[in-house]
Amino acid sequence: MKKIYQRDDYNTNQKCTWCPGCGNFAIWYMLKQALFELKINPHNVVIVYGVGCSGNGANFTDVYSFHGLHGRALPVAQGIKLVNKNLKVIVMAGDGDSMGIGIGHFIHACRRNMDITLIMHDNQIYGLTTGQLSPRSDLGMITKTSPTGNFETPVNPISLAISSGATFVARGFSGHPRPLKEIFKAALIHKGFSFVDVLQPCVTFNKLNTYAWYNARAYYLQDDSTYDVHDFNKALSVSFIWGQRIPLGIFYKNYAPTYEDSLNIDINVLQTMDSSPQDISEILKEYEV
Ligand SMILES: Cc1ncc(C[n+]2csc(CCOP(=O)(O)OP(=O)(O)O)c2C)c(N)n1
Ligand code: SF4
Ligand SMILES: [Mg+2]
Repeated sequence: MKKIYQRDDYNTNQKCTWCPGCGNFAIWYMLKQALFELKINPHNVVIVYGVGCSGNGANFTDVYSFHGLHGRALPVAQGIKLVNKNLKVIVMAGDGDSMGIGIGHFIHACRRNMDITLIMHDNQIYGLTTGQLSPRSDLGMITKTSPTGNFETPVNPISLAISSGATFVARGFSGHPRPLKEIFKAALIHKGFSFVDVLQPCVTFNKLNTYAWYNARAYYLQDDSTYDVHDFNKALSVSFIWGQRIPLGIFYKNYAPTYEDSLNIDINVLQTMDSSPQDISEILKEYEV
C-alpha cells in the first residue's frame, strides 16, 4: 500500500542544537512545510548541506542528506542531480559558504542552470565559528575579525545571481515564515536553478542585523502588481536596493533549458558505470622517465 506521508515524517528524532531564537528554525520548518504541501515525499528529496550552523539541519531532517565540505555543497548536489534526474535536490548553505569559499561554484551553478534549489542562510556572519566577518557583513559591522568595523564592500548575492544567469532569484526573511514558505514552494517547482537568499538573524553573534532591524526595512516586490518578474533589467536594478529599505520576494524568473536536459546523455549509462577501484599501473608506466 502506498504510504501517505505526514508532516512529522520529515523529522528525525534528534533535538535541534541551534540557539533559541535563531532564524534557522523558521527556514527549517518552512522548507519541510513547503515540501509537505507540494507532496514531495521525503524519499524523493536529497538535501546537500555545507558546513555551518545551517548544515546542522542534516541531523534533524529525515530526507536523504549529504553533509558536504564547507563551500562545496553545490558541486556535490550537481553530481547527484546529474545521475538522479527524478530526485528533488536542494542545497542548504550559509552566506560564508556560498559567498566566500564557494562563490565560484555559485556563479557556475547560476549559469549552468541545473534543476537544483539553493537556500542560502544569510545571517551576514560566520555563525558556527563564533562570529567572524562574512562576505555578506554590512559596512561598519564590528565582529571578532573587524574590531574597528568592516571596510570591505559586501557581496550582493541577488545581483550576482541575476547577472550570472540564474533563472529564479528570490529573497525571504525568516521573521516572515508564511511568505517564506510561499517563496520556497515557487523555488521548488521552478524548472532550473533557483536561488533563495534568506535573511536569517543570528541572535548570538550578529547584534546589528536583528529581527527588528530587518522588520523596519523589509517590503515585498510582489506588493506592487506592476512588478514584472520576467524583466531582467528591472530585477537587476532593484537588486541594488539595500539599506533603509530591503526588497523581499521574487526578483527574477525566467525559462531556459536545464544543463541536464541539454546534455542529452543516457543517465542509465552513468548510473551503471563501474566505480570500483581500477588498476592504473599500466597507465602510470607511460609517465616513467
Ligand atoms: C575548507 C574549510 N574552511 C574553513 C572551515 C571553517 N568553517 C566552518 S563553518 C565556517 C563559516 C560558517 O559561516 P557560514 O557559511 O555563513 O555559516 P553559518 O555558520 O553562519 O550558518 C568556516 C569558515 C571549514 N570547515 N572548512
Ligand atoms: S550561532 Fe547564530 S546562526 Fe548559529 S545557531 Fe546560534 S543563532 Fe543560529
Ligand atoms: Mg553565516
